[in-house]
Amino acid sequence: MNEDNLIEFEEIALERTFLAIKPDGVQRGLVGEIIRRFETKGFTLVGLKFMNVTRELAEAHYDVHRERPFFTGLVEFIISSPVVAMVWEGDGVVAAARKMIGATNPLTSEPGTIRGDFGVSIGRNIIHGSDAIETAQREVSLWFKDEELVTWKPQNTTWLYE
Ligand code: D4T
Repeated sequence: MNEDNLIEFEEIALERTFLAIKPDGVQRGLVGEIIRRFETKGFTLVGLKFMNVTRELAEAHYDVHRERPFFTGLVEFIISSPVVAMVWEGDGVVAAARKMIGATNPLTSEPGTIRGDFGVSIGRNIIHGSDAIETAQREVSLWFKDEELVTWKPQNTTWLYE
């Protein structure tokens, strides 16, 4: 690793995003496949929890949808079975993760996206991803305590970033 590359890398402002593999993704055995996609893309895992979600957390997470007709069913679904909550880091990770996840309705998600490859129903769309940088900040702090996040530098960064 040469000094110039190290300095350039440190000038990149790394973003963090919140992703959650929903109960259907866990039950269908897609956890490894989904984590593999973000790892091989080149993003860095900084937080990971396998957990049951409380009603309070599910309602806070989906607060923006509180008045929508699907809100109750959505909350019941999220608390029905364990989820994998994650924080991933990288240059442009918020928007890139949304692209990798695909459109909300898996029937219209592009092939090659997670929802496009593995889902058929909007109410069973496998994974959540923060939709903007501000949302990501709110969701990371809602789901994770500071001490649950691991700040580290992978050894391959000079081969990922110019
Ligand atoms: P999330 O937030 O889960 O990553 O999904 P999206 O960002 O892609 O989509 P969203 O916020 O509009 O919807 C949140 C969540 O609600 C479910 N949903 C949504 C549903 O069951 N019926 C619906 O009609 C809509 C719009 C799916 C995702």
